[in-house]
Amino acid sequence: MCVTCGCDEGASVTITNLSHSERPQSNLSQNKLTQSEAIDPALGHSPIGSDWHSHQHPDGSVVVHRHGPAAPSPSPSPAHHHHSHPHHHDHPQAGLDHHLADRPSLTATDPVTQTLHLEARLLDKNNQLAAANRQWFQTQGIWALNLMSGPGAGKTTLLVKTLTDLADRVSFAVIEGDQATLNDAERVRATGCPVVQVNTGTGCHLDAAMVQGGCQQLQPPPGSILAIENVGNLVCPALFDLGEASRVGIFSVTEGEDKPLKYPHLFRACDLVLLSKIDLLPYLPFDLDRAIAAVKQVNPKARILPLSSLTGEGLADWYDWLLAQRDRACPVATADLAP
Ligand SMILES: Nc1nc2c(ncn2[C@@H]2O[C@H](COP(=O)(O)OP(=O)(O)OP(=O)(O)O)[C@@H](O)[C@H]2O)c(=O)[nH]1
Ligand SMILES: [Zn+2]
Ligand SMILES: [Zn+2]
Repeated sequence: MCVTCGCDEGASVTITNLSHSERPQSNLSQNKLTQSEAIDPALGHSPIGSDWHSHQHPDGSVVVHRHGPAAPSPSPSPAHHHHSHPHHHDHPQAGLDHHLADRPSLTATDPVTQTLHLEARLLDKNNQLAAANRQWFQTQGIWALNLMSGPGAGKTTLLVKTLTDLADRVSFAVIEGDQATLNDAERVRATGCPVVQVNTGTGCHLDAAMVQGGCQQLQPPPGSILAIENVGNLVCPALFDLGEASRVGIFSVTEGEDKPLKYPHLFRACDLVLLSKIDLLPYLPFDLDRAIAAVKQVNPKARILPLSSLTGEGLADWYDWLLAQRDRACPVATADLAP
């Protein structure tokens, strides 16, 4: 259950590596082990944990997935069971019920106390994993960006434009978050950028473990910008630290000027707020000044940039911001990449 909205979070999370065709097949399990050790030295155990595993489908695609803590075990035998996708496979860890591995022990009798206990455990675990992600990003000189907005504000369109326009200046890697489909990852892949798609199933946000799982597959190169497109949702993503260096919130002119006032937590947590689709301003009763005032009211420190991925208006400022933030955070990596 999501600690924010109470929805049935992550009954089954799937990570699909669309960059896989460019990698040697045999590297997968090796990568997983190596990255697990490298990514989380502080925690002393696999950051992915026993509830994550990978396997290859007959079509050659590689899927890494996990089952959420609340998912009921679909088979009495943990060593050989069925998953939500239409196939089954064995698990090497015979006797380990990973469907139950993360379940907190609810010993308190008061239901309110039990709920709070569960929330604290989930958030604490997420924060630990986020700290490990952050440390790993820093050692690798990777600058990670968490893009958050409501559904359809224009995150993927902006990403695709950015990856295309900056391809010669910086290396990117992308983690795409959506409940379902590979649509956004396919759009990113078309630019030539390495990308994994995280499908959260019924989940309403990305969490730090999903980003770790994505990074294990993606292996963003040192000095790169890792763009993480969160699930389209103005509420829940704001609560989950992914280990990112910066947070960018997006809302479009078709959503109304008062989005930041209605969903203050997300916009309060952002370093930059993008006002997207401004090419539509002539057709809408949207007051740009009121929108900017709304952002400032909830987050006086945030930078605000109006832009349009369609016409290109405002994109130069966005690129300047992006590169300046990365250069400031990862000066060594920047120097390494310089021609
Ligand atoms: N007019 C206009 N349309 C845009 C612009 N950017 C995106 N769109 C359109 O808005 C729709 C949603 O864009 P996406 O980039 O898929 O939005 P998203 O935030 O990635 O959506 P989710 O991943 O579903 O949350 C698409 O039809 C885009 O073509 C823009 O700058 N101007
Ligand atoms: Zn939620
Ligand atoms: Zn998208």
